[in-house]
Amino acid sequence: MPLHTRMLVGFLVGAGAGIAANVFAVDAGWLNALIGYVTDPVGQLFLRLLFMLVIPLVFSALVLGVVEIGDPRALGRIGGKTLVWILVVTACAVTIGLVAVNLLKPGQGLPPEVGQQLLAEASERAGEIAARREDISGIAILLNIVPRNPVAAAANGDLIAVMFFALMFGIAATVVRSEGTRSFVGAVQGVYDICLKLIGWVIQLAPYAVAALLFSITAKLGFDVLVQLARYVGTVVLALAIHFFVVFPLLLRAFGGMSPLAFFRGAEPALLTAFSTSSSSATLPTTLAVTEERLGVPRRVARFVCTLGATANMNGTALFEGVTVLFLAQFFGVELTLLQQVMILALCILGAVGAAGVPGGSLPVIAMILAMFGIPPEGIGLILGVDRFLDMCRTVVNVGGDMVGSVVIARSEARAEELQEVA
Ligand code: DAS
Repeated sequence: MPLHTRMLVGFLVGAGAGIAANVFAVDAGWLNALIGYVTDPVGQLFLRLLFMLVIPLVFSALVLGVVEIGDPRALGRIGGKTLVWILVVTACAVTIGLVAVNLLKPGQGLPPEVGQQLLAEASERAGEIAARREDISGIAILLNIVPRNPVAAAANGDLIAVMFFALMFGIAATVVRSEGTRSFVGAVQGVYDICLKLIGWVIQLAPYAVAALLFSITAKLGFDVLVQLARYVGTVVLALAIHFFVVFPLLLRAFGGMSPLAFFRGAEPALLTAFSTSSSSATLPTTLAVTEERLGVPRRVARFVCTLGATANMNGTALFEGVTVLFLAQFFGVELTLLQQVMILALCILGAVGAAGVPGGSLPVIAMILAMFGIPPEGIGLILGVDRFLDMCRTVVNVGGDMVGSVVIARSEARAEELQEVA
């Protein structure tokens, strides 16, 4: 049975049993024992497996992402343009997501005391979550970006500090071209490949985690929580659709010299592959063939932008991370200031670079961002049940963004060459 079918079954079994237990008001003692000794531990185990992968995955992905872009000066215009494209268009995607979730507020609706109770239970279980909330306000946020000790930052799960260190390390590794740095980059590639394999194994356990975590939360909250989940799915899909059907066509018309209809027709095989595989990496061979043969992008541009983009340019993932973090903050009643939301925007941009182009590749990063802002990572259990469908949708936007970027950068290169000829 395919993974997404097993996750759907886990969702239905977990939610069905939880709602039944809630409706028939099963003996609280027995229910609490089942939750406390079975379903919560199963869910915690899955979350810990995700947490386990975050630091090696994010560090290796970011170092490789920077090394692949290389020194923009040395790579000429394409490297620099690709870097600008990734940062600007991903920031646009996250902003659309944050605006949508702030306007639609899909996470609101729980009585405040219930959210606080869930928060207290989760904080009790995790301990450090409550402590972490104190030191993420004000100037501390900015200072925490630079780690005093990168190993301590990794040990404490200070994701943004680890990301900063990885970026600096990658830039230096690009500049210092020695035998040692080449061996180091090879080792980092090995770490990244191993992380991809481990994510693949961990995601196979997702159906069981979905059933367990969803049982826990629906047994406590009943059917209403599924209504909020439906509103969350609607918010993510709406925001992805805006980015895909509004922003991409505007970029194609303004900078790509291509009609959106011609683009979508040409890109269709890669978009359908992305939807069915939920993996940018698995879609990459199709993306490359389609971008060169059907969209007319020169090979040197397509190969660079699409290959780098498959791991570093994930507009859909960044948007999804932003919506998910704020949805769960609303759900648990965790107030976030504007500065914290700006911090989350930056984390989502870098987190998307650090996510892996495989099914569920962004879940480890989301778990860490949640913990950083005092939002119980157990909330991932709530969204896991619908994550596969959302993963299919966001991977289409990821791959679409790589192809739009290739068209825009190819057009810019062609015009630069025209200008050089004229000059
Ligand atoms: N499924 C990932 C991809 O391949 C993205 C994600 O998990 O967010 O793009």
